[in-house]
Amino acid sequence: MTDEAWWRSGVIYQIYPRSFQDTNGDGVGDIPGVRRRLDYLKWLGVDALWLSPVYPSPMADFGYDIRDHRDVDPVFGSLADLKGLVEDAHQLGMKVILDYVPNHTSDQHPWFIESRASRLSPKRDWYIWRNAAAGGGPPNNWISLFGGPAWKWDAATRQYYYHAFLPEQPDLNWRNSEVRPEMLDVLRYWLDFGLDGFRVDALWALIEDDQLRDNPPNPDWRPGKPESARQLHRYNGDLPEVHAAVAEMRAVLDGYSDRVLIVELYLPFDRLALYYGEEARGAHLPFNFHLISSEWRAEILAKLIKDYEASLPPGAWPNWVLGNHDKRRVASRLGEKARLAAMALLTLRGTPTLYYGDELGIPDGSIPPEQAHDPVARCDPGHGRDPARTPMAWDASANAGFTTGSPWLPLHPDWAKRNVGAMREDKLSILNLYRRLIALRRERKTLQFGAYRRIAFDDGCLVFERAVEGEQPITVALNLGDKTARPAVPSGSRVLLSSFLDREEAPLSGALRLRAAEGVLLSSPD
Ligand code: TEU
Ligand code: CA
Repeated sequence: MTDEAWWRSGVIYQIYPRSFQDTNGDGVGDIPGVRRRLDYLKWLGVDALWLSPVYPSPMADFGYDIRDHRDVDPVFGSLADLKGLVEDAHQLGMKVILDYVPNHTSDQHPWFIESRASRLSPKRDWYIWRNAAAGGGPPNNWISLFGGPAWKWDAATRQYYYHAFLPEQPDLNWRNSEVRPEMLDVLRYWLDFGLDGFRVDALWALIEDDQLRDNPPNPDWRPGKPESARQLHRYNGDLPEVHAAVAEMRAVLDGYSDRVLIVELYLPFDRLALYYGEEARGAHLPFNFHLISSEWRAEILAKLIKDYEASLPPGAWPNWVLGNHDKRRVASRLGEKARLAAMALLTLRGTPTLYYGDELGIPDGSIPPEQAHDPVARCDPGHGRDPARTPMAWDASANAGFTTGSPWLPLHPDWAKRNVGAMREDKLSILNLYRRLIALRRERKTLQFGAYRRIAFDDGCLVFERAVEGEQPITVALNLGDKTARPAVPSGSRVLLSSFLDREEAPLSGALRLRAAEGVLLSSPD
């Protein structure tokens, strides 16, 4: 793989289509809406869009419960709309990545309808059915990732079926040699359609212990933590058998040129690194979510970066993420450090993935319980994910230009000011910071490919330097403290950019004084 692969040099932008742009007034974002906003994405400077699922779905988990892997749900549009989006994006030099959900289907998928019809159905073993335990009740103690038992009793055939997530999301049996080719064929269908790659959903849940052994309790569980964390998912998560399945997915993509396999895994670095696969025959980018869960203090981040880099197998390409549709918004997690987090995301070594709306600093929406849609809000109260899924804010018109109807979720509270139109005009806005950082990243091979020359913390600041042959090294200094700091930086450096956008490009005169929560990019002497 040369350094020139688009998914190494580029910036990925996650779109939750339901919340991006509605064009038919039903209050739900759609594919024509994404098409209409491609010019904005081009202006922002991103290289690839990843769409959360747009397949036909009963929407029990808002598209992550799929009943037809080869079509588009009418609420989002049609296959022709998706084809048009891909063509328009390619015209603009952008790539399109789709969510791929191999772990489960909807309980309305024809495969499951056939499987549940009878114990003798040819597709019975495409899912995971078991008799009740000896004393009655579920076959083992597994709990769903959304809280509650992971087994649903089917009275008609008098067996339980396994679901790692909702009962409406029965797990496919990837130990069944008929299931794998069928699901791998879905990849081929979309690759032939023109897609540039996939983000593989919930990969670590793909295969379960064949003896269905009980999981051990999690000694660190405390009230307030997600229900699913009560157990260590030793027998239904991150099993070694998953790697062969990833290699099969990668082999399908290798039959096409320049496609990317991104996989969703919440794992410690040593386990995450294994998903690059033997001889790099696994995923190109196992998502690194550690900035989402990490504490934002200089010494902690410095260690995190070093540990991540040390965990990477030879040739493995890193990546960083600040948020997604399952986690609280970065602006709400980090407050005034959200700008500095943007600078970190776009200057650390490896591919960054932005989550739509974070470029506006959109905070978590406040969703009253009666307006909650996410099933997790019901299954695991307090952990609902709607607050991170509020509609994108485009301008100060009704509903921020998201819809002419009534939005499926309320917009974030300060949309009248915090919207693309207003923030494009504001030279100091976080939107313009993202755009400047993306542009600088595109223009500097140092930011795309440079090795770390130094990763340190000093006076409450994280300081790292990146360098590549033939370009001026770049120093990034991020003040994670709550007071002015003077971190040591190479003398003779020039200021390129402050996260506050209020510093002129100029040689550093004297010591660098960083304001609290300020980040600065410096061009440093060789
Ligand atoms: O999420 C899998 C996953 O990690 C979630 O269980 C996450 O831990 C949870 O939402 C708490 O943060 C993927 C999708 O991203 C998610 O939207 C789906 O609901 C889930 O799989 C099932 O498809
Ligand atoms: Ca719509």
